Amino acid sequence: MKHVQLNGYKIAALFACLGSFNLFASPRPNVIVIMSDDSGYADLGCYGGEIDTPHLDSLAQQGVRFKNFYNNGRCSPTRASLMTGHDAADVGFGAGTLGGHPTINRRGYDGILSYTVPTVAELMRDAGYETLMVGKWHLGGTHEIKTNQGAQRNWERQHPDRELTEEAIENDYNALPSERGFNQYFGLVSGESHLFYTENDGGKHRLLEGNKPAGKLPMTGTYTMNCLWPKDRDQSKRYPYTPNHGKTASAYYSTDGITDRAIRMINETNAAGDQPYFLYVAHRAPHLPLQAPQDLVDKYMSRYENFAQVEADRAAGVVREKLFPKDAAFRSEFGPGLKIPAEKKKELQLKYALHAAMMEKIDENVGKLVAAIKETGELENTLIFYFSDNGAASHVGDMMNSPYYGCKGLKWEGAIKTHCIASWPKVIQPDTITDSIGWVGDILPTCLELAGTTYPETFRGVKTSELEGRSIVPVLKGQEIAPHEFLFSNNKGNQSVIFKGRWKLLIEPGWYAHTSKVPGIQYELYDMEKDPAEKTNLSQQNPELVQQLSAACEEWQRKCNIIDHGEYLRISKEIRKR
Ligand SMILES: [Ca+2]
Repeated sequence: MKHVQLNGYKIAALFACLGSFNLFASPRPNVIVIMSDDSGYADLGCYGGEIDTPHLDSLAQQGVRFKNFYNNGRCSPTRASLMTGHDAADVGFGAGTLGGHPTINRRGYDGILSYTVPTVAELMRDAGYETLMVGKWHLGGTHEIKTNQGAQRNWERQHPDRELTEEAIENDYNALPSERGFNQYFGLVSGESHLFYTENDGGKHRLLEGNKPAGKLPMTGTYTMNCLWPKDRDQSKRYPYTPNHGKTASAYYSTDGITDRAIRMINETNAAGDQPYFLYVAHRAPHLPLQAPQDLVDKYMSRYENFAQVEADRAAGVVREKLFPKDAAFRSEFGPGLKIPAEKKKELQLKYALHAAMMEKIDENVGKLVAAIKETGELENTLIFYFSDNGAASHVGDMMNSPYYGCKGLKWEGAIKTHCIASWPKVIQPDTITDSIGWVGDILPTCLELAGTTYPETFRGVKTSELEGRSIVPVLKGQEIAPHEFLFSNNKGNQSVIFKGRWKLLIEPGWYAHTSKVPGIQYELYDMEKDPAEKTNLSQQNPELVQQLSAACEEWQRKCNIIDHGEYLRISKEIRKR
């Protein structure tokens, strides 16, 4: 996604005014970004949903909720913009998510975070913050490529047109979170893994501590484990993800484990002195594989007996929470009279219950983290963001994104709009809602403003380009800010343009495998103020606006070096043949 600045507003000018911000006189706030993985807009109680999230609701009560906060609709692209404040394609993620398809030797399609574009962690560290991260990275990098033949073969599969030279090895190593500004890191560098680990697994895991394999994981909890690999997914992955299913054992559960590790990092930082910290907690839930404690899954099964009712309740819930207009329509996945075969219904019910159970575990851990910060006496001056990297994925489908339409990987609001809470008791007016639009790329400039630092003109000897994100500090202070003039987004041939927060053009919306078979270019145009759930396509009535936004999107793609997805597939195929 891209932000084009509206009125020549310059970050530098803002920093010049920083001295007048008594609010931000020392000490500077700690900043924490908590991100879930594949969670729907109304998954939180405070966003109108049926899942029990008391701790997130309480975070919202002491902070501000965004009605309209955008991510990039997929794991890696969102993380790329979060880390850099730039479009994902500008920093190596033009092809969408890392893994599953080859990266190509073309700027924008590296599948590895650009080493010459600074990360928020590098800039916060340089500004005097301690920088801490736990959880999923998914921006490239491996520690073992130097020595492990399996890792080398994997790299070669991902880069069929390149040679694994010393330089390539070095580049890959340099993409690890500990090489990108995080003084402390514990977690999963790739995109998908178990949530449960037990002694029976032989202690095998791929988690890192800094740049090295983490040692034995603390099996501090006893869990009865529900591990489902859905029947509609790649069955070659079923085995590795399900051996613990149905067993009760001492285990490591990632959602609990990374939070414990984060709390330890905070306490150690505080024991060492007064340094403020920037902490990034990247949960690997409720992403596949679906794994959660059985007692929570049992609790939620009864809540997902009537899908149409849950869907309607979610739509009513966002209205009740004043996050969605009262009279606006939404598209229903489970309208009255829809018949679902009994077996399919049962599996879907179980998937919903697992998704909900994984969310409740995240909520419990947000509560644990907030309580730990409170104990340090620094909660008042700690800014906490909570949001999801993209909407719920197709295995749970549109209902989990209701009242919005579509799922992860697509460009309708169900994929790219997330709940977002910001809490900072010292500054934010409690229990407020903002209409201002936020984007994940706004986090970096926001952090820089709070740290009292500026975006560098050069980094590692290379001239930087202007940030696409803009600071949302005014929103935290209770002001509304102008929308980004344009937010662009691309994923495998389906694209969206949001113009001045109001008009949204979708170009070839849907899965590429389907849209590429239909002749001509399909457009959908929506008035997001009147029709936030994208129900009435206005493209036929507004051909000039369609043309204007479509031309702007083309120009953006040229600038970001995004190529036609058919061309990308053709190049990938050619490379594979070599
Ligand atoms: Ca994700």
